[in-house]
Amino acid sequence: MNIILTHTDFDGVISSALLSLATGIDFIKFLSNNQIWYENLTGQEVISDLPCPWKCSLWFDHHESNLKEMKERGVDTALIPGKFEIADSCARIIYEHFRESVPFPHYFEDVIRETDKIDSMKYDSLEEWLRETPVKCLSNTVQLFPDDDYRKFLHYLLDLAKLIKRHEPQKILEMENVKKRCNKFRTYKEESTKLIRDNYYFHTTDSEKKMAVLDLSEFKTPARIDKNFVYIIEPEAECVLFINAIFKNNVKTNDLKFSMGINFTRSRFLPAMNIAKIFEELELGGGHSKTAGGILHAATKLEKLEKKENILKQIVEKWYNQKKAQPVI
Ligand SMILES: [Mn+2]
Repeated sequence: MNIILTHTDFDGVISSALLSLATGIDFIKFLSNNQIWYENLTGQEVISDLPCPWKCSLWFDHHESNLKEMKERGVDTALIPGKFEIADSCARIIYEHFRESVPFPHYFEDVIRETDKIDSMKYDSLEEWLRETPVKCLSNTVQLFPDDDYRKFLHYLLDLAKLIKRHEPQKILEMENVKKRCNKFRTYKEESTKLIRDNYYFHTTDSEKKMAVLDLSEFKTPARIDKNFVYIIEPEAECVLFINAIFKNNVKTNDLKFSMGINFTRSRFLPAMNIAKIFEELELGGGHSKTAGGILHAATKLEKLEKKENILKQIVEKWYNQKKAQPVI
């Protein structure tokens, strides 16, 4: 064992901190889900919150899609040391796995409880999601802001993983660079909300006004935005459909990216809705039941606009057809 490979998100940060405490390994590398396939693995790696492409010395994960993918490749996951479990966060699995043998600092109990919520978006209300607890503030700093340099961002994740090993969240928040990113998040949230306010709408066929459409596909540059901010303005919306242009080498194409999610505060009232199915039926993509998406290809601008309008209508129709078949709660 010589290095920890972990995911570039908050769960990945906490997972790597726990694994570092448990194994004594200080080398941590942050990777996206796609990047891990290009790593030269020796089999000595410890992997968390990511798929294990070939072999490794320890693997912890909670993504069902990763497990499925590995099984399809014929990997006998039972032979890989570590633990896979369907859980709200990967950090939870690692914490439970080592807590008897490793004296983790006391504050991890709270950190893990909140990481569960952050990674699974299991919030009961908008207020709970927006509440700035110390752990939530830290997690808010772990995202790539529009003006972030990616290398510096990765360094920040590493710093944070090392800090959380020895200091409680409240203490870490007093540090200048962390404070700066906290404020960056607040600005980002405010600006995003403003931008959403000016650009979201309900489709003309959506008479109940439950599917908020955020269409930023006419923007000249890629818009990086958390579509959940739409609920700050439209808390009653049941889902958000986000449409963005696809850029290749900084050049805008006529292709469109759709991503859609069920309102996380209301999803328990819509238990049988399956958004992945909508995109599968339209042969655009897929995903999970609560969040999914797809890509629409178009050769010309005119074709793009026509196809977009057509797809929008179909998505609204499919959403309400699924809703009609819902059990009433
Ligand atoms: Mn995770």
